[in-house]
Amino acid sequence: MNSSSSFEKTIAILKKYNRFTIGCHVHPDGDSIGSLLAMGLSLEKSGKLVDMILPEGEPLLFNFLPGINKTKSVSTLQPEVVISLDCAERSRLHIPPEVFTSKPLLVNIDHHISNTGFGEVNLVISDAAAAGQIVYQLLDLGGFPLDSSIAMAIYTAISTDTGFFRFSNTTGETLSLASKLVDEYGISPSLIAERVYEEKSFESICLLAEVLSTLQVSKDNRFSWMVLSQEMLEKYPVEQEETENFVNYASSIRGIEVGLFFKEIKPGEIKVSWRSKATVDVSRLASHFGGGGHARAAGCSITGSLYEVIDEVLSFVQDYFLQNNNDLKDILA
Ligand SMILES: [Mn+2]
Repeated sequence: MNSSSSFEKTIAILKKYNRFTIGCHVHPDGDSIGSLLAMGLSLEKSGKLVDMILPEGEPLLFNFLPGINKTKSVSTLQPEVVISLDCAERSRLHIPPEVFTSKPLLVNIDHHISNTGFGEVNLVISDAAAAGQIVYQLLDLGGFPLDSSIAMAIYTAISTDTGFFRFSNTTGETLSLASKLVDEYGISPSLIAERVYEEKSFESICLLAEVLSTLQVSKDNRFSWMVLSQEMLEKYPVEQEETENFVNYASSIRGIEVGLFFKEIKPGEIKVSWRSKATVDVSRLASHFGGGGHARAAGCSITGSLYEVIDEVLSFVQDYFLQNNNDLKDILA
């Protein structure tokens, strides 16, 4: 199905039905939160009944966004439609199971290349910089309300998923949309960048210092890694989203192609974040461990002790580089 017919189908559903429950993934990031608020506030403004679901509560980093106080941890609505935002798989959608007792239609709106197409309607555009960009197009094409609160949510979605317009998914289209949100709705890029990107808690900086002290580089100088153990987290308890960008320090080293960050979520459960610069599709490497994501940024969760998991992943990455040595040399030449 091409994307214009997916847009039409989705618009028809948004117009036809009245009760919507909207959700996004576990540990929601700026794109998830921004997409959720933009979609929810616009539908609400057009007279629909809407539940915006964040089971983990309002995230500290995004609590300045207008409408965030309208989000709930449970849905009391018997929805006709559930909208999944920014989730590559059905299992990522963080919505209490009882929401589905009313047998709602599932609409899947996403930009992950690994999206499994789990919805009855799938609006998946893998070259969109953010799910929020697709939400904007949808609202715009369908003639749904837009205002400064909705524009702020969309700006937050696209700015965070592009690393504030630095990553390779930043296109002319992304910048035009950002410019439009600023010009037409008076969004302040500096305010959003300050709240989301510049401000850190004292504890998160102390934790970063500990994590940076674990930084190591492989012998062949192609990949690097850092570790965050439970012990460190107990010393400096910070919100999940405050460690989200730590991985970038590993991949920022000159000459390094892949950066890895191992986080012990709890004993026996390790989250691995993957970043790459130009040649390695880390979503494929992460999928070896049951994860996924994008070519330049991916993640997976592995069961096992912290140091077992580190050994396993590092030897896998080492093998990958050995096997792909010649291909990479060709590309880099
Ligand atoms: Mn996203």
